[in-house]
Amino acid sequence: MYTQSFNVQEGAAAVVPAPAANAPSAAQQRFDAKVSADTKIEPQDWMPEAYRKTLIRQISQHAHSEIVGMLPEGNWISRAPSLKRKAILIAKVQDEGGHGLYLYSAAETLGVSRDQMLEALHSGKAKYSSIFNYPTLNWADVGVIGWLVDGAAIMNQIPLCRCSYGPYARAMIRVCKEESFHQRQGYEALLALMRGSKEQQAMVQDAVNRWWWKCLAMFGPPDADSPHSAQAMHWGIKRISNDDLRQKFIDATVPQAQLLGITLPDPDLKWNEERQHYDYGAIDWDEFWSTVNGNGPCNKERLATRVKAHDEGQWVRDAALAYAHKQQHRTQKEAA
Ligand code: FAQ
Repeated sequence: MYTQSFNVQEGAAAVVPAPAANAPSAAQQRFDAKVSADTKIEPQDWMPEAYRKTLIRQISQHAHSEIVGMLPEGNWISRAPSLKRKAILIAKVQDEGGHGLYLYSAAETLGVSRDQMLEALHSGKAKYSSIFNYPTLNWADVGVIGWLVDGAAIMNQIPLCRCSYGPYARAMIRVCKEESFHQRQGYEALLALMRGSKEQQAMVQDAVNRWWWKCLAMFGPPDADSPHSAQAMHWGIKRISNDDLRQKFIDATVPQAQLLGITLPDPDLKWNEERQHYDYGAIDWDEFWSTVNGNGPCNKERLATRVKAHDEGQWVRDAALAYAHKQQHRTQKEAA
């Protein structure tokens, strides 16, 4: 800022020309320059209102996905087949809760309150990932969630570590490290089942059949039908498009499925030599939108469980606030 004022050429007219109509403001120019130079935008920086709103939307949806995502696997903590599997699952579900907290904190830096975000989730206004509205019918589902759901989540979230908004990018670095452990534990649990009985192998295949297509839809609608992608990519929030991430996920997952010894439920899944990618069949987008819009098999159950947990935690929030007030009162008394 100061350098600009010192950079006036000798003899240059001292009069600053009036900005042309619709010319970007100085603040907008600084923002654009930071985004093009790949410098992070921080909470105290000026940012366009639409950028702020997009981030609040995406980060809060992401946070909601993490805390709703605790529920399908949480259902299996009491039924895990061994102490080792139970300990791993408890740690994983706790991690998802922690991811929700980092993400809510990142969204709060944009001027929205935790209460506002939770109200939007509990009233059904806010979206969260479609994938968490499907049931976990058997133990193999828990392994498949780790392998495929966390696998898809990492594929989508690694580029977000380079997101232009600093607090979101930094939160994603830790989230991705933990998701990587989640993916591996899921794959390892499935390997153990595949080395077991015919019934266990059939359970894995059945779970993969039910989850595969839903995981492909996690990446969001095709690029041509994604209203937010172009602007989000222009702002450096999203770095890779929905379709490109989906393709990367499929290409990475096919060899893992082969090693596991299961079949991915898509007769059109074939290596395309020319494209150097796997071709794949059509995703049922009607089913996806119906689930996103509240009509999936578990939407109502998931929201009811969240609201109940929130209501039952009221005493914890009250106690923490009462303690904070007591501390504040004591400090003021000592200072007086
Ligand atoms: N489900 O224009 P786009 C996890 C909505 S975390 C529901 O493409 P955008 C960890 C979208 O919100 C999983 N809704 O939107 C874990 C928008 O609606 P709106 C969550 C979806 O934002 C593992 C509309 O469609 N991850 O799994 C979905 O540019 C295991 C138009 O779509 C994140 O949130 C969907 N799948 O791209 C936890 C990552 N896809 O707002 C527990 C961060 C799209 O206009 C256990 N988010 N929609 O009403 C993102 O990367 C992006 O927001 C996308 C969507 C890629 C999800």
